[in-house]
Amino acid sequence: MSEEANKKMYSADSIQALEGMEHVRMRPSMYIGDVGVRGLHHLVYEVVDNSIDEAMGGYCDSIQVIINEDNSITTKDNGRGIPVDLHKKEGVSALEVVMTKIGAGGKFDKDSYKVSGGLHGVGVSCVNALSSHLKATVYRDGKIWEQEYERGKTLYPVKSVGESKETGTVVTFMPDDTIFTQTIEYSYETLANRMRELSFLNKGVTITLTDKRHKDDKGEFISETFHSDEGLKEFIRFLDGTREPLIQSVISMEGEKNGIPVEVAMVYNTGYTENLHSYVNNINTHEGGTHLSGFRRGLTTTLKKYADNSGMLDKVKFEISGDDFREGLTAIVSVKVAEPQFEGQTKTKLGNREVTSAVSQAVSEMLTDYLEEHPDDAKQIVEKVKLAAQARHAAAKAREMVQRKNPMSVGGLPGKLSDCSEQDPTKCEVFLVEGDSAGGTAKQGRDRNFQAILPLRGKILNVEKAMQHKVFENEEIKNIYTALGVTIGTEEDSKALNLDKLRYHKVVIMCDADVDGSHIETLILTFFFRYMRELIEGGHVYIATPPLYLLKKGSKKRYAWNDKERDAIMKEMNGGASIQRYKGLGEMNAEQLWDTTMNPEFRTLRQVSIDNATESDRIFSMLMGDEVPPRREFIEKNAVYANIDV
Ligand code: 0RA
Repeated sequence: MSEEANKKMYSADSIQALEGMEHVRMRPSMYIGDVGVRGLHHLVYEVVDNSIDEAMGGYCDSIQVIINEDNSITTKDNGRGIPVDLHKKEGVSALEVVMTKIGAGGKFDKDSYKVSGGLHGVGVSCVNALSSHLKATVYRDGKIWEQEYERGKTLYPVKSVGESKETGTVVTFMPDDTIFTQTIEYSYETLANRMRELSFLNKGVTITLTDKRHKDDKGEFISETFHSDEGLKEFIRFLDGTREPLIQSVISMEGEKNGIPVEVAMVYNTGYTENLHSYVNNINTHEGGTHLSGFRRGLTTTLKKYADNSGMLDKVKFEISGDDFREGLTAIVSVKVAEPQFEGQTKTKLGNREVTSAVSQAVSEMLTDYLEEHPDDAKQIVEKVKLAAQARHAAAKAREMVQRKNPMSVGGLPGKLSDCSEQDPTKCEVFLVEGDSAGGTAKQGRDRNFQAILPLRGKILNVEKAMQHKVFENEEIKNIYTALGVTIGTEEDSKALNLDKLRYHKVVIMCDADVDGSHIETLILTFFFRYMRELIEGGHVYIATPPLYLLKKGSKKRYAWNDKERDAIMKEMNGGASIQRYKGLGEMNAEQLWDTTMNPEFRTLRQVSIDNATESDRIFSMLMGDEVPPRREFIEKNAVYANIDV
């Protein structure tokens, strides 16, 4: 096309394209979920998803992601490159269509597994619409092509800027700070976690993440390369690495069932928790769905059949349920579905019916073979299932105790709870406070209208290392259940948490700002993560932040939450102030605690959220599990980052 004709076509078409792009800018949350930290990172995932698509098609094996100094992002891949030829229907370069047309998706062929619901798969055009500036460079057909955009608007028609034998796509974008008003600062860790996950889910692809904002001690940019030859098999070892294995090998399969690509990997450990992770088209399906049901069904029927045939269950008097087969199980299920239907609260539950039997069959075949070939492992697994069933019966009894009214308490509430007078749960808060003495101060300092106090005795049980019935028998934990008004079992799901009668919409963990305090905080969070995940997901869990210092000069009093603040206040007061370092909540009087930590007008509460359930799972098992070395490594690694952040 001549330069002239190109320009003409371009202007005529741009009118229609802009409508969709404007809509993205007006309602960004509809496309990327939110305009906070999550949405900001989704922009990167969106572009990388396209590169991964190329990789899944066998056209690309290398992807680079760079966080530039100004927080703009550059992604490079060695795929086919976005097509640049004339798009017949639109009358402009295909590159421009891909970049400026919402819903064009980009792919003109049907055989790629593009995601139609969920948060990904909205197309690079969305990223373009939400960027103050974007530049696309395409290596294709022996040439280098380029086009730039501002807030989704094309700055000039696609042009050739050079020659090259390579193929691939380079995209550099700057998130629009008038859209992402909260922050446009990228988190290296968040991106690294996702790139690692993608490399496990798409074996063979090499993904490099580089942070040009920071250098290491050798003067080189922080950078990591993720590559997995074994895929899910390696992912499982990474996830379960800090748990003690029950069997040595990872059981895995990869194949296609009824036209649906299915990948499964699983391993048993000696622990008591069930860790199932599922993915559809590389997206973590937190709420599970038909693929996970298929996995459970395949696992239960196959193991049951094997156990029955082996005669190992002959003398077992109690009944064995599906749950018993999954104690100490860590598994990942990954499927690719052409037109996925996403359901559920967060649209992360797969609805496609046909997937259940595909996964179930795949798991049955995989497990049947494995059990036949590894009779010793099979025996270990069946023994564990028997123990699990036994423990479950004990747990059921203990759980009943949690629900039954405690005769020692008033109105069914724990005696240690100092309740508030307000009856509307949406207005109520409960503070879980470390120790009786701090509990006493909090009780005096609170606003009893809407704030309740539940003191916890010292270190609460480490649920990561305890069997379920021990958890439900634990006094402090029983108190938490009854105080919160939370029970187990809904009409739909006997194991789900029932939040209908939740008595406080804010549950605030308040611990000392020291090492012990943060350990207790982690113990409580571990309990919430394993046993009350829905409470976190509902946005009900918060962490209080007591100050570290009190500065006094004459009658003037100021609080500081970190060293930087302390120094700044010291300067403001022209020096000469006395500094008191709070070692614990107990050193504050009731008034100080109210002023700094409990009064909604001045306090800072940190809301707890689960950004990446798979990674959280690994971190909790590492922090609270048996093995010390990985824990030390984690703490040291994060200490390094903490330094860089300053
Ligand atoms: C549209 C069609 C094709 C590939 C792509 C878009 C594509 C998009 C991105 C975004 C980042 N990297 C990408 N790589 C490719 C198919 C190409 C063909 O049929 O030749």
